[in-house]
Order: sequence, then structure tokens, then C-alpha cells
Amino acid sequence: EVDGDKVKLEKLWKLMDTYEPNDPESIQKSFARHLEYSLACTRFNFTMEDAYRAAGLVLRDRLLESLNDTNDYYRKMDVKRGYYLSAEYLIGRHMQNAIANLDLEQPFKEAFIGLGMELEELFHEEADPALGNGGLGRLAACFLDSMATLSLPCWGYGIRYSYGMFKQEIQNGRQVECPDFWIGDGCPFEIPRPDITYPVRLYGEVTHGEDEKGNWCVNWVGGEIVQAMAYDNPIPGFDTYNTNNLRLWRACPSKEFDLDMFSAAAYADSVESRRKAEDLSAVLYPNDATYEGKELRLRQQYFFVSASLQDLLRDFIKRPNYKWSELPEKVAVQMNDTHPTIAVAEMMRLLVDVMHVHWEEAWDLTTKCLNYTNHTVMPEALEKWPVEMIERMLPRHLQIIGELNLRWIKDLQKKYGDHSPVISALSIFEEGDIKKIRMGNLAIMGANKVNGVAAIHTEIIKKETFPEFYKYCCDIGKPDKIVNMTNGVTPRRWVHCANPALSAIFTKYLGSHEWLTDMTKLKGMLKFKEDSKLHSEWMEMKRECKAKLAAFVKEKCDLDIDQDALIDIQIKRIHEYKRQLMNILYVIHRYQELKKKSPGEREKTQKRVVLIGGKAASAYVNAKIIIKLISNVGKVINKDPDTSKYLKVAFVPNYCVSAAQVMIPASDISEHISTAGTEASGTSNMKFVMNGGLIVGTMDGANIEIREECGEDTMFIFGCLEHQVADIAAKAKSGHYPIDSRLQAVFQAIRNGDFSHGEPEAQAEFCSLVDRLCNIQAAGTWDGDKYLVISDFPSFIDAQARVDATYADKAKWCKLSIQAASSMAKFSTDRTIKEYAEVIWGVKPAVRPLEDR
Ligand code: H2P
Repeated sequence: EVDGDKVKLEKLWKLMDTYEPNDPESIQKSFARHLEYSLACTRFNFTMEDAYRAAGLVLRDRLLESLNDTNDYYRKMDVKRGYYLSAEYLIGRHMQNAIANLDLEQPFKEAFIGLGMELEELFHEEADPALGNGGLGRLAACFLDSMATLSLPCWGYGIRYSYGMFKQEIQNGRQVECPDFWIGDGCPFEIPRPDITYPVRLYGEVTHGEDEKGNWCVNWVGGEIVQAMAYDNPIPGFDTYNTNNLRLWRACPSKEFDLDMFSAAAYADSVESRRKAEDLSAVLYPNDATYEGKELRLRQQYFFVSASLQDLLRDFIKRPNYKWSELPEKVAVQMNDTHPTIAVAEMMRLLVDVMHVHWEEAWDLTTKCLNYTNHTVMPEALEKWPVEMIERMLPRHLQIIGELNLRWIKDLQKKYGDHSPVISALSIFEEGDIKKIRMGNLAIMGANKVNGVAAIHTEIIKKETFPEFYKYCCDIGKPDKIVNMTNGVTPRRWVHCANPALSAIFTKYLGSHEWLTDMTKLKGMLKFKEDSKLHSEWMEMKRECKAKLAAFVKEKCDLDIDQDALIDIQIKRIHEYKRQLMNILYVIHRYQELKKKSPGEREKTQKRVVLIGGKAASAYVNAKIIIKLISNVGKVINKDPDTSKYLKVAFVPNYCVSAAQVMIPASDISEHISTAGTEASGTSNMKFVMNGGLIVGTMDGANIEIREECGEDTMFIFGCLEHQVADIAAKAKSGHYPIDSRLQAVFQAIRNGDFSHGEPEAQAEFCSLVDRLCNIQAAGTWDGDKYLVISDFPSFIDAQARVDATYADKAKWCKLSIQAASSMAKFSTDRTIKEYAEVIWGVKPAVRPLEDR
């Protein structure tokens, strides 16, 4: 810290006691200043990208003022803080959102019009930071927005990957992964903090010794040390003066540079090892990646967890007169999926080895502060690490986990007897050829609360994913250790920014924009749901969105789409359980039906444009074949002069947050068609409905709750129910698995090579997909139609027919659309985060007062 006597702090304070003014002219002045002094451009010669950057810096100044003052306020109030630990944040572009949340839309617009520029043009210059795979990462980003908006003292912690999720190019119908160096020439919204770094040790060995007071102690020594350097990303709340922080860690070489090794060769080695350190935060590993990436992934997880816990504990001990026993009153940590769950062992290590807290007290504190969210029932997501890997990389943590497990097993044995089967299910260690550590078990054991992300998912967690744990919780009288927190999305980004026309309608009819922070206000729209004036404005809004979509599809897919057609969208990670395959099989069926019709009959059919987008994990072969199939079906259908007027289908490349912001508002219907019991929640379903789209969906994830809120008539439900799945699968295995004749016809066309374009490789791949569905039992294992596409297909066709019939009645459709969009209050992350804050974290809002500004 600087010497307050030498530096005239008071003088500095006075110089700074005015904030950056927000009138258009001041904004223009700061823009010119940044162009010239920060970017070294001249005022007469700059590009649109320079303009975006300068505008970003104008915003950053204002964000920084608010971030610093919010932090001071939290410190002054000595509040309990929440920390969200997530390996992924699918943040999306900052600029438009920051302008909206800082309430600067009007002055910014005026300022830039005055300079001859449209804000929209600036927005397009921004890279879309994709530091996540899909829904899990996007949820984390929506959570940050709501935490700030609710003025909750909560921060996010994660990794500043230099390369985010790969950019997806489609070449000859196939996914090609290209590196996404989003950081490019620097992101004006982030604040590098070279002053905030922590050492993170990896590998090495554990020795025992005495500390300076002569007490027996454990030392973890040797190995390598990487520095974690903080990059802060201000997260402004809407309609509040609070700005929170997303602190992302970048791996840097350790500062010490061994001068003894200064021979030429050693110097090169030393530089090389520094470069290796930097690799640690270089790339976000896609889900289901190959084994080679796994060790690096564990290093990444430990790296960001250790830095974050060191940072939050440092903040805790800076509080005047802190006592360890008060840690749970001041700190709540949320572990987002199993990725950060090494935190259980790291928290113990930091408390016991570094802070010298007794083991029992440390465990009590750890289990009161940490919480764990489970996001999926897919077994691949419950991470397990080979014991051998942990032993090499984190030898002290293996000891800690071993000790925790020993005590845990003793406790279980006392309760259930020495040889109860419950014990092997609940143990942190999984026996087998390769002994493993189950991070899910470690997380549940170390957590105060465990939550699922939608009502049905939380029930499945209790009954199927962790039944022994749930029973244990009930047995010790704590059934509410497992709670439900239904997901949400932020209406600021997903309605206000993505669909300004809809936002304007809501604000006009409701008389204020209060709905943006209290979505229950939207209920006020219901009385207008049959109002013809609203209907025409609503339809005009959809037309506007469809025009934007048409331009987007033209640019990305070189396809002209009819803006009068029903727009049908499915966008999400490509995964067999999400059943993009069923969707494209249906499109083929629809095409076949159209082909059978006479030109006159065709005239009467509903026109449809089907858009499918999403990334496939690079090692996921079937998902990639599905992309190729969708692309190839598009090539056939879109060029067929008999049908192309009535049906088009395209695979939209590189699905990302900014693409979603264009696509979602334009949809009439969207597909959320996972096999019942497989999609934990889904969140794009919420975004579509908030934008007035209706859903074709299964009784799965949050679809069920959306239907409850919006009314049964607003959703086109089909498919088997979760409790029927096991039965259908069992029957299928024993050969009772009829294939609908319409689906047979689709399979036949695929087998005939109708969509293979004479490419033998594609033909073989497509046939392999179909064969796999039909081959219901291979070698005694369930390797056939695991996700019941065949079983659900007929009712999927029926649901689509109901869509067409309902859409034919425009007034009815419009009414349902208004009804659904106005009933979505439950799915604002404001509601979700309020529940997390109240039920799990015990964190209260700390609203920075106006006079503070
Ligand atoms: C996952 C689940 C979704 C859930 C989301 C957020 C992992 O996202 O599968 O059902 O809504 O987390 O909780 P995704 O499949 O989109 O990557």
C-alpha cells in the first residue's frame, strides 16, 4: 500500500470526487479521448473496430467507478458474500448489455448518432466470449446478471481461457473446429490485475516437519508453481448502483526466475517451463473431450479453485477481528457442477495446513460454506479422476480425501453395519482396475446443500442419481440437504437486448419497465391477450424479428427464407439425448408427405423453415454424423422445386450467444424434445417462450414447469413420460419394439442414399445411425435406440400436426403467444437467484445507496 503521508490521498480523492458525466456530449468527449490517448488513433482516421474499442473504454471507465465503490460499500457493511465457482461462463457480448444495465441507452444512442454512427454497428464489432460449452455456462452468466441486479454481494470466479469454445465451421456439411482466439487485440471490458496473483502448486511431494512454533506439520513441497493472475470483468446490475465482479484467472509463470540456471540451455528450459505454465489457462476443453485433455482439465480445475479460495479467504481475514468460527456467517460458496469440487479438499488444505485450523473445526467450516449444483443425469458428467493422477498432481489432496473418506466410512459402518452395500456406493473411492475418486460423492459429502436445476431433475437426483445419499440424509433427519432450484434466464439480455421491439411493447402496455426487474408484472399483459391492437403490434414485432433472422440466415447459410413461413428452431449442444436426430427424421417425413401431394394440395400446407444449430464435442462421432445428415437433408430439400416453397431446413453454423440473440426472438416454435428424464432443465426453452415462441416438447426438465405456468394449451407435448421409460426400454430389449410405417419410410430413404449425395462415407455413416436405432439389442447390452426415438416418433408427428393446425388460426396463435410470454415470471434468474440467496447461501442484498453515487 502507498504511504498516505507521502502521497496526498486527500488531494487525489478530491480530484476524483466527480464521476464521469453521462450526458451525450461528455460521452462523445470521452470517446474522442480514448480514441486518441488510449488507442493512439487519430480522430480523423480510425476503423469501426477502433470505434468499438474506444466506446468499450468509455463504458469501462463508468463500470470501474461503480465496481470500486460497490466493493467499498460491501466492505464497509461487512456483509456476507457469495462466491460462484464455475469452470464456464458463456458471457456473450458485453457492450449492449452494459449500456442497458447502466441505464445509458438514450445518451449513448444520441452521442453516437451525433458522431454519425449507429450503436448496432459497434455491437457487431465485439467478439463473443464463449468461455463455456452450453447451458451450464450460459446459466452462470445469467446468474451473474441477476446477482448484480438484486444487489447481492456475490462474485463469480472462473478461468480466463485464451481460446474459448471452438468456432464451428461447416465444410461440405461437416463440422470443422477452428480455434477461437477471442482475446484477439484485447477486450476493453476486462481489467487485468497484475497486483492480484496467487501461487498454485502442482505435483511435488508431501513431507512432515515442524513449524516455527515447533508443532508437527505437513508440508507440500517441490513440483511446479504457477501464478494465477486476476482479470476482473465488471457485471453491472440493472436499476441499481451495484456492480459486481467476475474474476477470471489466467495462468502465468511463477515470478521467480532461477538465475543460477543461467547457462544458455538452462535458460531455454526455463523459458520453456514458463511457456508451459501459460498453457494451463489456454483452452476451454469441450465436453466429452479425449483422454489427453483430461489431466490438463484437472489441472485447470485445481488452478482456478485454489486461486479463488485463496482470494476469498484473504478477503475474509482482512475483516477486522475475524474469527474462523464466523466463516460460515461471512462466506458461501457455490460449486457449479463437479468441475470445481476439488474445492472440498482444497478448502481443508488451506484451513488446516496454511491457516492452522484444527481438522474437526475445518471440516465443520468447509461443510457449512460449500454447496454443490448438479446439472445433468448424464453419467459422463459426474467426473471421476484416477487416484494415480491425483496422487501425482495433488499428493496432499489425496491424503486429505483419504482421511475424509476413512471418517465417513466409519460413520456409515456405525449406521448401516460393516458390510452394507450402501458403503461402497457412498465411498469417495471407486474400486476397480483403475481406482478412481468420485467427485460427485466428494461434493455431496462436503456440501451444506445440494441442488438440482428443475423439479423433475431434483426428484431424479434423489431417486436415481444419488439414492443412497438421499436415504442417508433422510436417516440423519436432513432430507432438505437436497433442494430444488429451478433454472432461469435473465430478461435483460434475453428480452430487452435480444428483442427491443417486444421490450417496447411490454413497457408501453404496462406503463413502465418495472417488469424487467419484476416479471410478475407481465401478468398485466394478460388482459390484452385478445386485444386486436396488441395482436397487430405483436405480429409486427415477430415480422421485424423474422426479417433480422432472414438476413442472418442469408449471411450464414446462403439461404433465402420466406418470412411468412412458420419458423421452427432447435438450438443447443448436439447430443443424442437432445434428439436432433428425431427432428431431422421428422423433416424427412414432412418432405416425403409433401412430395406425395398434388401441387394444389401443397398450396394448402403450412410453410415451414426448420433451423437447427449447435456444436458437437470434437470427439463425439455420432453427434458429428447428425450434423452432416442435417446439412445433407437441407441440400436435397431446399433445392427441390416441388417442395422448397413449403419446407426448408438449414444447419446454422457456429451457434453462440450472439446467434441466439437473433434466432430466439424470431421463432414461432422451438423444439425441446429430449427423452423424458434426460434433460435436467433446459434454459433455451425459457428464452423462446419469453419471446413469444411456443414449444414442442416432452414432459422433461423445465418444460413441465413452463407448461404449468403458461397453460397446457401453450405447449405441444408429446412422447412417453419419465416413469414409462424403463418399461419401454425393457420391452424393446425383448423384441417388442414396433417401428411406425412412416418412420420405416424415412429409414428406407436414408438407406437408399437419397441424402448421401453419392458420398460413400456419408452413406455408411447415415446407415450406421439408422441401424443403431433399429438394432435394439447388441451383444446383450442396450446399445440400440437408447433415447427412444422410435417409440416417441409417432406422437412427435402428431404434435407437429397440432402445431400446423393451431398456427392456421392466427388470432388464436397470437393469443397463446401473448399468454405464454406473459406468464414466465418464474423463469427469470431473479427468482432463481433469490432462492439460492435465501435457501442456500444466506446472503442478503446490500443496495448501494444513491448518495454514494
Ligand atoms: C446442462 C443441462 C441442462 C441445464 C443446464 C443448466 C448441463 O446444460 O444439460 O439441462 O439446463 O446444464 O443447468 P447443457 O446440456 O445445455 O450443456
